[in-house]
Amino acid sequence: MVDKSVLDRIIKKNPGETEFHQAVTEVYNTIQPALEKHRKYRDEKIFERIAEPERQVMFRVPWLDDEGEIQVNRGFRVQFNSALGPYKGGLRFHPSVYLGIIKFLGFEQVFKNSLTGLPMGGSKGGSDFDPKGKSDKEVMRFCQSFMNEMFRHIGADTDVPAGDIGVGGREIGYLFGQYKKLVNRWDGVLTGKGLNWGGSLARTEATGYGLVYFLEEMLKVKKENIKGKTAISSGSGNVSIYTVEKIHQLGGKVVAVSDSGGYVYDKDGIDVNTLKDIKEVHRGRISDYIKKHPKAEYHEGSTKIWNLKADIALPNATQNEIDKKSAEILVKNGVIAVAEGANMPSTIEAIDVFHEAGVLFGPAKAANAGGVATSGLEMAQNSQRMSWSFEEVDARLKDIMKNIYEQSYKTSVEYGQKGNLVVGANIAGFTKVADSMIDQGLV
Ligand code: NDP
Ligand code: 2IT
Repeated sequence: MVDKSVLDRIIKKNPGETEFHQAVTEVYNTIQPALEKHRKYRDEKIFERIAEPERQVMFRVPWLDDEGEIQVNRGFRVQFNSALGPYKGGLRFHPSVYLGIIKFLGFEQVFKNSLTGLPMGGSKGGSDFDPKGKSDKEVMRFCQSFMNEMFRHIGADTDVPAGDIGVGGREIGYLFGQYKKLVNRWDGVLTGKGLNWGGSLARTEATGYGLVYFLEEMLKVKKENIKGKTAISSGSGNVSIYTVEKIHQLGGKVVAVSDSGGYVYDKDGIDVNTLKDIKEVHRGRISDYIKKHPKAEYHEGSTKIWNLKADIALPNATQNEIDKKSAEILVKNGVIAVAEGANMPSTIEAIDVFHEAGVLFGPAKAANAGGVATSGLEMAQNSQRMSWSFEEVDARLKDIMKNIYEQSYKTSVEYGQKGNLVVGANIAGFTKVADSMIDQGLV
């Protein structure tokens, strides 16, 4: 029987953190078969312990804008769980960031990192700073100030941050430079570094490519593949761009991408070079796409992208971008598979709609784990003072994604819910962390 009081207590203890409540609720409800089967998890109060971060830091980030005006933002680093290895997880810079967002992301990261099979604990951080519209110098001053506090909490064997929304190569560079200056040591303390200074080949591509490798595995159940399929990939940042690239390499066609302003529909398939030019080179808006491709259409309203018809839906922008209604429309339009590149992009109700309709569903913590897995490979290369070829990293990434799929599928079968990858991934991720926590005693 589900002991609802556990969840009630966690929710009450963390008031107002709605995204965190959602993530905790989803995991708790789906791991029940494991809690039933292994009494020790309840006796050891593993879920109660796992839902409480080991440590969380909030700090002031003051910086000077280009007008010489003082700005003050808030910084976060939530170190959730170190049972499996050093804390590991990205940084998000977005005006919507508050403790509840960082905690939901950190909580998810614990299980995701467990699924990769690499020795990484889970953490997340970020700030309510908005890099959009800021000059490079402003971003640099912000990042330096952010690191002036964060450096004392992280380290190559302690906690290794990386990118997430609003944090890419530019930000990692400024953060890394300041860390190095503060500690007077070259450490592999961040991942997603530049290729000249310790970064890994294929890290930039890893989340999107990994998502598509996972999708390929999912489709095999229906004896399907990507060739000839149409897809929607929301967002137009790091994850979406490399999802589009890989889908096209495998003979599929992504017909729509978006940003927070709206979406572009291109029936001939989104031109990935235009996408990279707009987003990576010019930091522009997706509406610019139609300047180069006048036959494509731009529509305002980002979530309307889910009204389009396609075989495959890949939510690659942000949390809760697919609600029940959008899920119902996707199902009505004949979607056969949904794989989540973003973190928690589908609401719990939307996931139910997909499952009930028999749509193949790949949950974020399994499907988008390729990014952090490749960060793990970057850490390994840094420790060895080596760098591997693109082909080697890509092959390892593919292997890891295949393995995550198999673990999730096998676990869904073992716990009597064949093909439910939410149950499979959550239980597989959870049990490994839980067993490790028990091994390590009450700490
Ligand atoms: P980017 O900052 O590169 O791109 C984010 C994209 O999503 C942009 O197109 C942005 O539009 C859009 N977006 C962000 N917030 C919103 C919002 N509130 N409403 C509508 N659109 C929004 O980030 P990433 O591509 O790195 O991250 C995308 C998702 O993938 C996130 O959920 C992240 O947590 C997840 N993820 C990222 C990994 C990585 O390695 N980078 C790894 C695993 C998961 P706009 O520019 O208009 O804001
Ligand atoms: O959500 C995620 O997994 C990421 N943003 C990547 C984290 C990482 O450490 O590479």
